[in-house]
Amino acid sequence: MKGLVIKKNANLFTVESNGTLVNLAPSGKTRASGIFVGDFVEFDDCITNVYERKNLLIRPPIANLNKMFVVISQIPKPDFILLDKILIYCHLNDIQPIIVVNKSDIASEDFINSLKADYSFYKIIFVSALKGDISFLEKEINGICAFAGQSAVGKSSLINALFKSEQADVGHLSKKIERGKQTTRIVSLYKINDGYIADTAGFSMLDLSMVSNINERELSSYYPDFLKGRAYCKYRSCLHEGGDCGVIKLVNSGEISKRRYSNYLKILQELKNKNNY
Ligand SMILES: Nc1nc2c(ncn2[C@@H]2O[C@H](COP(=O)(O)OP(=O)(O)O)[C@@H](O)[C@H]2O)c(=O)[nH]1
Ligand SMILES: [Mg+2]
Ligand SMILES: [Zn+2]
Repeated sequence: MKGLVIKKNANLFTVESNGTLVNLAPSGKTRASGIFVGDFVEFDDCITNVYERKNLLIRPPIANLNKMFVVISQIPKPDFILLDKILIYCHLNDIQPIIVVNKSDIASEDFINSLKADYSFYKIIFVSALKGDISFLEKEINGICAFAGQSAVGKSSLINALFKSEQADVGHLSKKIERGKQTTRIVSLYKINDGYIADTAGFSMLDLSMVSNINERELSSYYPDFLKGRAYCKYRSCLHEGGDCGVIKLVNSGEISKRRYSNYLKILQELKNKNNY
């Protein structure tokens, strides 16, 4: 039979298969250390095979992530470099990023407009965990989804709000498993609508070179908003720091966000420093 690993507890895995849950150990052939929450597996009385995965996050450990809800809010002061790094990380790992603006109850018009201008290449949704105003988020749940974003933007509040609205749905699978108190390292998937959400948020800090082997030359390829400009750079190896550069031209004409570009230069410098050791 085939199923999805939704929980890992030491060497025991909870697998969902056709709406039922089974606790399984790995077989001799499959090792516990090589099976992660989010893995699709084959099993009989133990797990016999792990299907090839599309991606694997390190912290929290989740396989086959489909969507990342990248949460930001006006307060605390947004860390736009972290936001851009998480977006880069998503592009690197074939994860669809959705920018989730939480605390929309306190967001100013200016903040919302500048965000829409800087991140026009991304899907942005507005929610408020405080007001229980999370319908746009619920609609986005599809496949395996996780939350990321800086500290205190409301990731835990959003996860809790999703569970609260889910409690009305009697008999739903997620009701059958107790949502126990967990140490921060353990992650579980919970079924909500057509997808799953990870109950542990990740990436309140992120060092890109720690989580991937990205080099400075490929960095700009993870900026969908730079793509058009890159076609006009004189040199294919252009890092967009100066010279005859199509990206800089689009920054000057206002087509590429100045903030995105200046933060790109900072991330580029970080990667250069890292790779020059
Ligand atoms: N005004 C407002 N405050 C919120 C909202 N969501 C969360 N908060 C507050 O933001 C703070 C941080 O929330 P938390 O969920 O712990 O953030 P996390 O660190 O990202 O998990 C808490 O004091 C929450 O009460 C919201 O939608 N509106
Ligand atoms: Mg939290
Ligand atoms: Zn260039």
